[in-house]
Amino acid sequence: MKKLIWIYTLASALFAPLTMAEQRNAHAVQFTPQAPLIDGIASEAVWHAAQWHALDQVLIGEKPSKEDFSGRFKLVWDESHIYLLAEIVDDVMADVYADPLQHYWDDEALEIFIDEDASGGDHQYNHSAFAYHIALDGQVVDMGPDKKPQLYNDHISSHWTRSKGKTTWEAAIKVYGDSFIDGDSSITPVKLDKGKKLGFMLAYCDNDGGKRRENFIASEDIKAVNGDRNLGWKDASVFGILELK
Ligand SMILES: [Ca+2]
Ligand SMILES: [Ca+2]
Ligand SMILES: [Ca+2]
Ligand SMILES: [Ca+2]
Repeated sequence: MKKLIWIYTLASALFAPLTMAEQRNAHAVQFTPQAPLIDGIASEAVWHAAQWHALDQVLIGEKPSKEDFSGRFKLVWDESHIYLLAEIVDDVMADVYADPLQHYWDDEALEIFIDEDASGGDHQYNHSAFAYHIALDGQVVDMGPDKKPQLYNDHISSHWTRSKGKTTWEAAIKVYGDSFIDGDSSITPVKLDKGKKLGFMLAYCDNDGGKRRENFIASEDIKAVNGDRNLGWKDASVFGILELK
């Protein structure tokens, strides 16, 4: 019997499907010696040189038309920040809930998922990873360990401009590890180094004036569990991987 179990274990190990970690999408991110100015204008040479990544995986809602939503983004890094440039085409910009802590996922929001040590795993009520929702007014919200939404405005500075239905959104993201404690101002962001790997996903909550977001679009092709692809707010294993070059 023991031998049978051993053979079964060996066979399952050999023929097991790829784990989530092995399937994760890798994004190479180039270093920048000069930080871009976070003004919502992508005029910096470093942005011209960086490559576009697609923001096209529909996690909630029907596939939107190009005018309803389309998006792409670029990333660069230095020792103190990950810098993001997102280019969003969207027909209606809507901030329905004035309180930043109410229905923050239903209002228009750029959502940045970041897992400092690429550990993956549960982060719903802990800081192994963050799911920062950036509202149109620049306020940054995620669920805290106390199971209540918290503002993390000092973790991300951002600015957007809009022209002819297109939003250009720049953000500078400080990276905090899982030792982050809400309300403890002595905790400093992690210093970034070449070769570091982080878990990362970008997403967009597209509200076009209703009480709920119409679409939720992300950068990662998340495999559905029980028909649900919206797993990133709980499980960091579905994020992609950033490799700092
Ligand atoms: Ca700029
Ligand atoms: Ca839209
Ligand atoms: Ca982590
Ligand atoms: Ca919208």
